[in-house]
Amino acid sequence: MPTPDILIAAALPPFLAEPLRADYRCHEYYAASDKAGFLAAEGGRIRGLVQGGHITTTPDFLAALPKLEIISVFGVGYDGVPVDYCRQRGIKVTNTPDVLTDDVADVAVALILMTGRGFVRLDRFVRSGGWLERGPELTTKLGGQKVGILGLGRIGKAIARRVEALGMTVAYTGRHRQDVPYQFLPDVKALAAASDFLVVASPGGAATRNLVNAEVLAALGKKGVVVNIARGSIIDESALVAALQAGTIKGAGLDVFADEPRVPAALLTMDNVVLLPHVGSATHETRKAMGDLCKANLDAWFATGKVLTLVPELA
Ligand code: 8YV
Repeated sequence: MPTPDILIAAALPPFLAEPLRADYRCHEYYAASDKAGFLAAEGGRIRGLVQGGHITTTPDFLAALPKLEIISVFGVGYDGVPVDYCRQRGIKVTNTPDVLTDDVADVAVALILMTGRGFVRLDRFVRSGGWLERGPELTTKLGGQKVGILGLGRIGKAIARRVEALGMTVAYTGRHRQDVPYQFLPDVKALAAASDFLVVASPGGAATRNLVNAEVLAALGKKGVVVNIARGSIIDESALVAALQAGTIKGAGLDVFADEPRVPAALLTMDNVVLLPHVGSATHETRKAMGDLCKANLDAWFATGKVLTLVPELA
């Protein structure tokens, strides 16, 4: 079998890029200065595409790859892939679920601890010498508080298990009620109203764009903190900034943003906000496991015509 031609749409870590280069003819599209020229010259031979979760691939772009058979996403989120278009063309789309669940859930818990107990602010307090002047602030006990999870998928469930261990109670909303021992609320506004921490853990994409809007934040109210480990697109970011500026909500813990790596300037100076640079899956172990699964999907497809983790919409 001839070595398949693969388009690399984003810079990949060496532990994925090198094994790919060993087994495929890799075309580093992301590094090409003349992208149109690159597509005109190479587009006709590309059979596989590898992209990160943060890259958006448009139907127009895919139209320049007429022989494309598979898009293997290095990430669990595939909101950057036009899945309906891929279905029409018979292009397989795969992602890297499960292997990153624990790490992403850990980040959600960290953001709950950091915002709820003020740990990042208190770290600044020690470093700036504030402790030499006065005692630390008192914060609020987490045990007994309610965590409302928007999107009780694999990651949402892993978050639920962790916060239960902290003595917190769990409620959730999502497309449907599940057979779980947590309170179900019919929509995100009702969930926000019932929650001390509203944790966003649903997929990104058109269906969830700006789901957490001004009305939802008002329902969360002064007692509430919003935590996002999913996609920046799910929260209306200007409404969030306005709610924080007006004191409508208590705080925010954010690992993801609408226009990464750009973060709204107003958030940078807020003391009740904790900001992380999209590190949900960013451990050596997990990124390696994601890389292995990303390549394994390509390998399985080109060797057997089957993939390991087809996205559910195409199953
Ligand atoms: C990664 C993610 O940052 O898996 C996802 O959907 O957002 C993250 O784990 C990203 O996909 C790496 O390309």
